[in-house]
Amino acid sequence: MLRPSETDMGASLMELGWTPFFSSQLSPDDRASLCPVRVMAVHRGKIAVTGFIAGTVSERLISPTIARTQDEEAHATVGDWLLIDEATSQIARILTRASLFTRRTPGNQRKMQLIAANVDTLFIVASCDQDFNPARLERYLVMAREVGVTPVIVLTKADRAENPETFAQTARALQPELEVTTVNGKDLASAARLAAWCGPGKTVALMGSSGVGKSTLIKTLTGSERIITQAVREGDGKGRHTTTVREMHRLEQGGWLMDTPGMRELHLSEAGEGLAEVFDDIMMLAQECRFSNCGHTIEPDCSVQAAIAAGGLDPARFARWRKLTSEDAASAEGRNTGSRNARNRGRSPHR
Ligand SMILES: Nc1nc2c(ncn2[C@@H]2O[C@H](COP(=O)(O)OP(=O)(O)OP(=O)(O)O)[C@@H](O)[C@H]2O)c(=O)[nH]1
Ligand SMILES: [Mg+2]
Ligand SMILES: [Zn+2]
Repeated sequence: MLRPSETDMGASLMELGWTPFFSSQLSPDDRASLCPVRVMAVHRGKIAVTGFIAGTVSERLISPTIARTQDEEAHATVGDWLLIDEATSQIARILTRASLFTRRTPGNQRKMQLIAANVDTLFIVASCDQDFNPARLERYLVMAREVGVTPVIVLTKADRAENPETFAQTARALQPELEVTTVNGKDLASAARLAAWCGPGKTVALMGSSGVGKSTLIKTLTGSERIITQAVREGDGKGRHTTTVREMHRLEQGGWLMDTPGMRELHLSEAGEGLAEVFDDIMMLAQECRFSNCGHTIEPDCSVQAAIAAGGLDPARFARWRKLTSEDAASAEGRNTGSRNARNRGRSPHR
């Protein structure tokens, strides 16, 4: 068999999201003996990978187990780039991630769950109805900023709302220059604008509560009949957790949309930088407080309380910041220090 040229390989991998960041991690030995593949879907006990295998772009269902497991993050997740052995399909290595979304596992707060890797843009999906919740949007925003991935707030079901712009305005107020868009996810003309974020080789992950319309958007944009969506519950309008698999779907123009199951809870952990970025107005005010360790409650000369009194800071926003900060601090105390802090961060993948 003829060995394919590096250019052939590079061109087909670029479609899948391959960049110099990943190719620079390959030694000449790796290039000679291993195949780079991307994790397209995570199923129970198996992962679907696509890459340059045996000279062509092909797909394989392989075991997610890694030959030499060092720590909890040696598990592969959707979006990951792996080097696999062509003959055995064994994973030899997970390439360093350009970005990684994790969360504390609900039910076991000490464990981290990998959500998605190597994402370029995060669509934070919410609906223009009773489910709309600024505090929840803020959680996702903090997570995106912490990971170093650009967030876009996508407000679905605009066709059902009397005035979708009011939802958009509330969302825009969460952070300056935040990208916010309203959409009817069932309508291609309306959803098509979102494809601008998802050019060739780019990966967009969709996250948000169950029933907000993540899969609907992907179904509309890809035209795939295979994607399953389901009506929300009659009484409370909550979703039914229809999507259970994390999976990448290809857009005709070349980008990738990553569908994820609706999350019931998103607990923050080690999100200090993300918090500081999303709430930088409060950070700035706090610098002006008389005491550097001001608790912003009854202390004299507290600039935060002064701003609230003067109408410059929304007390509800301040309360949300407090809650997220204390949650983040509690999680830091509850966890063992050490290995967790070595988590690879999107903003500094070369570290
Ligand atoms: N009218 C209208 N209905 C929508 C829109 N987006 C989604 N829906 C409906 O909302 C319901 C839930 O949509 P899904 O796409 O299954 O929601 P999901 O976010 O993927 O939910 P999970 O997979 O459970 O996380 C379906 O009945 C959709 O048809 C929209 O923009 N307008
Ligand atoms: Mg879904
Ligand atoms: Zn203060």
